[in-house]
Amino acid sequence: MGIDDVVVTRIIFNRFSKEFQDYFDVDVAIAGAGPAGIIAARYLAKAGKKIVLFERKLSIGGGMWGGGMTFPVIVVQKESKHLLEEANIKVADEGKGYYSADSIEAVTKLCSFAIDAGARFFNAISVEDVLLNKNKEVNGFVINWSAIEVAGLHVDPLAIRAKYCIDATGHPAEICKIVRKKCGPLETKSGDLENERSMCADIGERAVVENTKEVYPGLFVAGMCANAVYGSQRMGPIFGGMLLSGKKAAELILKKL
Ligand code: 48F
Repeated sequence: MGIDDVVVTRIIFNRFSKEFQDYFDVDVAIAGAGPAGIIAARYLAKAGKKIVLFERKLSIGGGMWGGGMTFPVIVVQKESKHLLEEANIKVADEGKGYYSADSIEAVTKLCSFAIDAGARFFNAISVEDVLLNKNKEVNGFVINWSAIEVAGLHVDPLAIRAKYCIDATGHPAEICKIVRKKCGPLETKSGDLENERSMCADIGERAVVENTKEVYPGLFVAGMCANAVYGSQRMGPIFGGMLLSGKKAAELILKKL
């Protein structure tokens, strides 16, 4: 059988158009496919909610691929190791409550774990703004191709609606920055982003879970973004807090949906 290149083009265009439309109106939209966003997507989808996750890069996984300083190993603590084990990721007991995993195995299995639960990822798409409802609550995302963003082309974006949104963009807390600038004060002490502090995993890992909350009506924070917004410590390649934060964001939203 010969292969017709235009048939290939048609299959790709038709399938993408059909599937993309299905995610214009969802229960929860997530910006950023790092560990926190992936786990949030997994637990929301598992509960039967319609979830879409937009990732700026081609690859899903954020800062998890590189382990620590590109050594492809991550560390988690006892309280969170079950979140890796649930995804069938091999976890080594390093003693004293520390566990390690291969970072590549962790990213790939967490990702398929979320997809198998029903979460939908779209890569190479950046969230560049939020959509507001008439009450000026966050009610979706404004998106554009990352290639348009990188090229600096003046092309208007499109919008998708979501009952709730999660900023899981990691250290830069990009969606919260936009909301603070364009929508008004955040639910922080100062109303502003209080900025991430220098490394102390002992404080940061606990804080990232505590700081996982609704930061503006309709918008939740998860993962490192939560510490960047609430002014808590960063941590190194210890990922338990990111996973627990993603799960907490899902649980908080499920109570509201
Ligand atoms: O940075 P990232 O992995 O965030 P996280 O889930 O985990 C943090 C850890 O990786 C690490 C750490 C562990 O102790 O501190 O840093 O909180 O993933 C964030 C993802 O969001 C994407 C970005 O490319 C990355 O994959 N992203 C950032 N801004 C946008 C975005 C945006 N505006 N639109 C879409 N994706």
